[in-house]
Order: sequence, then C-alpha cells, then structure tokens
Amino acid sequence: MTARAQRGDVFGPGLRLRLTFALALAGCGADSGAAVDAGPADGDLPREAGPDGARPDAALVDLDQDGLDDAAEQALAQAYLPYLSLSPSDGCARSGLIFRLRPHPAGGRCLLATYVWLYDRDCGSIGGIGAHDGDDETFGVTIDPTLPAPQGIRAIRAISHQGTLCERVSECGDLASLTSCETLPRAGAPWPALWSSKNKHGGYVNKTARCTTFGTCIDTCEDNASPTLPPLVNVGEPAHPLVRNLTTQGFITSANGWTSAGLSNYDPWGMSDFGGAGSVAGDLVDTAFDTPACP
Ligand SMILES: [Ca+2]
Ligand SMILES: [Ca+2]
Ligand SMILES: [Ca+2]
Repeated sequence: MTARAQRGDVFGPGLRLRLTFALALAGCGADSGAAVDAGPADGDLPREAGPDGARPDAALVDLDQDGLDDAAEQALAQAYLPYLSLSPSDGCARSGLIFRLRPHPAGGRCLLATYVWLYDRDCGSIGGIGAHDGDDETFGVTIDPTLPAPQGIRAIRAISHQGTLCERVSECGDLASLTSCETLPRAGAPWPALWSSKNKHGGYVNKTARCTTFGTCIDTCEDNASPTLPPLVNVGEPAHPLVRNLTTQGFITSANGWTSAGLSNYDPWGMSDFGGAGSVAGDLVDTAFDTPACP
C-alpha cells in the first residue's frame, strides 16, 4: 500500500468536504486565496487518473507531500491559531511563526499543527539575566476541521524552558482528560489562549493555574487586549521541506525589524542553533509537543 493510499484510509473520501467546510466557517473561502481542494478526495484511487480517466486532484498543490493542499494548510494554521497573548510591555517582541501541519500521526480525523514562535531576542529575566539573540518557543495544536474555529481548536500543548530546571508543561483542550482551555475574547468569542511570558517568552496555557510567579521561575504572563498575529510561514515536512532559508523567504529580514546577528539565512530544517536558542529543526519534530488525536 502506498503512503498516499494509507492517508486515504485515514481520512476517507470526505476530507475535501470537511476542510472546505472548516475553511468556509473560518472565513477562509476561496476568495481569500485558500485552496479548498485540500486532500485526497478520491480516497484510495490513484491521483493520476479518476475512474473516468480525469485528473480529479489536478489543482492540488502538495509540495510537502502530506496529503493536504499546501494553501489549505496555510489557511487552517491561521484560522485555528490560539489567541497569542504577548505581554504588552514585552521588551523583545519582534517575532514570527513557522509551522508544520499534517494529518495527526496517531490517526483520527484531526490535524496536528506544530508552531515554533521565533523571536529576534530573548530579553532575559530580571536584570537581563540569561538574555540572548534568537528565541524559539514551540507549541502544538490539535485541529478538528469538522468544527469551526475556535471550537475546532481541540487541544494545545506548550512547554516553557524545555530541558531546564525551569521546564513547565501545560496542556488544555476537550480531548481525553484534558482541562478546558482558558480563553481571551476575540471576534466576540472566547478563544483558547496561549501566553508568552514577559521577555523570556516561555509558553503557557491556562495562565491562572500554570503561569504563576512562584510556580515557575518567576515567569509573568499578562493578558494582551489584542492577540499577536505575527507572520506565519509553512516550512513543510521533514522529508519535503518548503523553506530552507528564512531570510530569502522574506521572514527574517532587517526590513521586518530583525536585528540579531547570526539569524540571517537561517535554515529551519538545518540542525544549527537559532542564535543563542535551540535547534528549530529539533522543535519541529519533537513529539513532546504532540497533542492528542481526535477519535
Ligand atoms: Ca501539504
Ligand atoms: Ca504540512
Ligand atoms: Ca525564551
């Protein structure tokens, strides 16, 4: 069985309709540039030709070869993004998001998005202790394309200060035994939120319980009246990257306000460190950020 046929088994022939439904509900119709020809609607049939000899998915563009139309991935990652609450007084706010989105590897009807929130700098804690160029903070989201946003944001998982004594894992959602996500108001709806701690950018969900001064290494999470909506770049999948240079791609440039030396021409799929932070390629494949699958 081919990989394509296996994906067909996972999602069945209704994937195109479900993603179309989700994008329409999310206000991402075809006129926004979101391709709704989003998957192997022909199930296990070979894409090269339909039963009548036609090419049913001729319009599908899937350069990262995960079975999802790449433009639909972009629209979904945008529409189902949690409310990103960056401290209004954060001193190192210059940032952008890269992501990969694919069918959930554990199966089911949902998708798994791994976002890496990249910053020009980490300002450090009190007195600038621990400040460094470059910062990478990762979170995972389970997206249910059969539900509109924000209901289709089924789970979020963040890990602050991963791999250090200050590491804190926080997770929320309505799958399995997860605690409901704390929300902030967006577009008239309570929207599942993710807080980025002031100056250090540690990621947290459920701020009230999980991002407390003494429950963390003095991290501070603050509500921002407006969600941060940074640039969002689909970097593709490990075996089929879409982006190998974030500067020539137009993301990390001086024109966009990035200043840190050493971040130019960064390859998100190379293994080098992102300035004084960790390897972004490592983040993109780190299963510690995987959220649960849907039934
Ligand atoms: Ca794709
Ligand atoms: Ca993808
Ligand atoms: Ca940081």
